[in-house]
Amino acid sequence: MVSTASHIGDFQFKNVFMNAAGVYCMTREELETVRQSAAGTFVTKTATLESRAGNPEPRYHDVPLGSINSMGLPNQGLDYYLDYLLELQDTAPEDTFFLSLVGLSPDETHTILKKVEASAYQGLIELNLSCPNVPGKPQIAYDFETTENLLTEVFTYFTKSLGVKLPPYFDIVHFDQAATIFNKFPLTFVNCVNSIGNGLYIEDETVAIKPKQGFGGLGGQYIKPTALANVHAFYQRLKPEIQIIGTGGVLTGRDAFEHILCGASMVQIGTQLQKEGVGIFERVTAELKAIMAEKGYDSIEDFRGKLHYMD
Ligand code: RRO
Repeated sequence: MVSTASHIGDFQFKNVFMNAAGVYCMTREELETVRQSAAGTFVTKTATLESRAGNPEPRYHDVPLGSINSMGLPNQGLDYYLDYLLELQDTAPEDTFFLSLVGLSPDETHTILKKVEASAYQGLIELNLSCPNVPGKPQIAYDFETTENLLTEVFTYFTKSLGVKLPPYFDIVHFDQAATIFNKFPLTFVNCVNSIGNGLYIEDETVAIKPKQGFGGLGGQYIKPTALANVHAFYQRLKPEIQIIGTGGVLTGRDAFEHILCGASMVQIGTQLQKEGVGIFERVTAELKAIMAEKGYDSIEDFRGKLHYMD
């Protein structure tokens, strides 16, 4: 029997697929749709301390090779997602989910994480270090000093299972520097990658989204090679206790197969989930299982990280 089950830390998932933060995760209703689908789990929209309306619309646009967005971190606020997750902890105790969060300042991030630490929540937490779309707020993970200082402070009080959502890096030296920092901390996972920040898509003579004069994060087919490179670069560099979640350019079971070959332990779907709806989880699971069966792999551990090189 071919299985696409996986695990992150001590948490088991019946399927390696899940949504990427930002898609099908703003409300309980959307999260319930993912929960009731073939996905192995879900992640919430990145929560700030208070709810946010986000940037003006149109702020997301499907394009032929992917998507562009400048949502601006719209979300219902931490308590909304935390309350729902605590409810699920009682009603579905065998399941584990991911709570995505970040503050608009280091102080707010600490306030949020201290609230989560003090709560009864026992699931996974994804700290989003890579939102490209809040005007005036650079992506945290492109500033290595800020990132290291933030994580140093976080781990003075935080004891739950924490991972970080990373932007794509594009230079080998940056992979080395980032991995050296992450290896200093008891992170459970890193998630590679968030959207490629600040692309520009033009239709006729006009930008495709309203905020930031059209600049926005790219997702979808455009970003798979960059995503795979980041997954594999961190797989090669991080200590084995830090697992990798692969996100970016997953439209098919073959795309997921490649993410897992590069070292991913879970595979998230963003743009194509937005385009296709939650039925995608059944399709890509069947496609991945067919590839595994053809190759004689019973579990994802049979090929995870085993990318072939030419030398
Ligand atoms: O809300 C957004 O604009 C957004 C976020 Br927080 C993120 O992490 N990635 C992205 O592409 N958009």
